[in-house]
Amino acid sequence: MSVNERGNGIGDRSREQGRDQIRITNLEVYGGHGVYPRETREGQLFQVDVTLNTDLREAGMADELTLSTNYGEVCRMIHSFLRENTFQLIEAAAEHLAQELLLSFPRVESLVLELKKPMAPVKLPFSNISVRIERGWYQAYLGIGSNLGDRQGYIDRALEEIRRHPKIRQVRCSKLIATAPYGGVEQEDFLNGAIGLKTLLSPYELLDFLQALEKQAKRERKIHWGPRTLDLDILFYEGFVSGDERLTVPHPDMENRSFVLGPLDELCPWQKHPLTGKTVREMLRELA
Ligand code: A4P
Ligand code: MG
Repeated sequence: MSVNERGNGIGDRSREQGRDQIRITNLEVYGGHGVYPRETREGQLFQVDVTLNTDLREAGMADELTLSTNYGEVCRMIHSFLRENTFQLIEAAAEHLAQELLLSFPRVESLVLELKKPMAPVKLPFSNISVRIERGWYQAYLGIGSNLGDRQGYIDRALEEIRRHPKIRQVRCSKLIATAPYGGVEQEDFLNGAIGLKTLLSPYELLDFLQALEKQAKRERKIHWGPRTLDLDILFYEGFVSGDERLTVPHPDMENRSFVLGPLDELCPWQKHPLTGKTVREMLRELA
């Protein structure tokens, strides 16, 4: 069973972390987006609504623009982005524009973007057609482990790559601890830790990136739960829940693993498991 992302809290964060917003409505841009050649050739009117979720208190108290996000710059970026690029789909234009805004304005935690096409070539009466998307920097926690070869080296290199990824920021790593193998396979001790980060990648894009890092570390999959140069698991991703075989989040069986809960407790003791409602600290205490 795979559960819809929005329904499971990915998009709910602005409500949890304050309600400050900067809102721009009906910004008009003439652009060449569309599936038909005439649309790209001649262009047409587009309108943009954007809500930026961002903490405004500091800027408000100090009356200081550098502590906020300059809405004039945001408008100019939207305008030039939609004029200088060409997309067939307004879905694509909105997606790429949202990523560009989130990368360019670091104070914006998440945004809701609506791209409207009032002159869309539909030979029926309508007042507007639009797509509306919500994107943001989402909090994820990873487990990292190694028990083969240069364990510390594999973990350090993976961390370096994670920090370098343009769509990942605020990376924190717990202490690394040596742990006895869990799960019945006789093998060397592990070095384990947890990583906290914020990312623009979706849960599945994050998984693809982590698997690419495992591959880079010459990870071989011979024995289930067997020795590995590098193992990267997604433990939590915002409030996201998925029971997919390809991606199960929160990571199953975490409540039975001190090598997961110990490092996680250092980063986010109050993080709640979205299904059981128990905090990391509570799970760790119950395990002990
Ligand atoms: N997959 C599903 N959900 C996730 C997720 N949340 N994060 C899928 C990452 N991957 C996820 O994983 C198998 C498949 O799980 C992937 O194709 C992915 O799409 P894998 O890494 O190929 O194989 P694995 O790691 O052997 O299996 P698994 O079930 O992930 O094992 P775990 O849970 O990683 O446990 N003892 C100690 N002390 N320390 C350890 O780190 N690790 C394990 C492996 C066993 N014993 C250990 C440790
Ligand atoms: Mg794994």
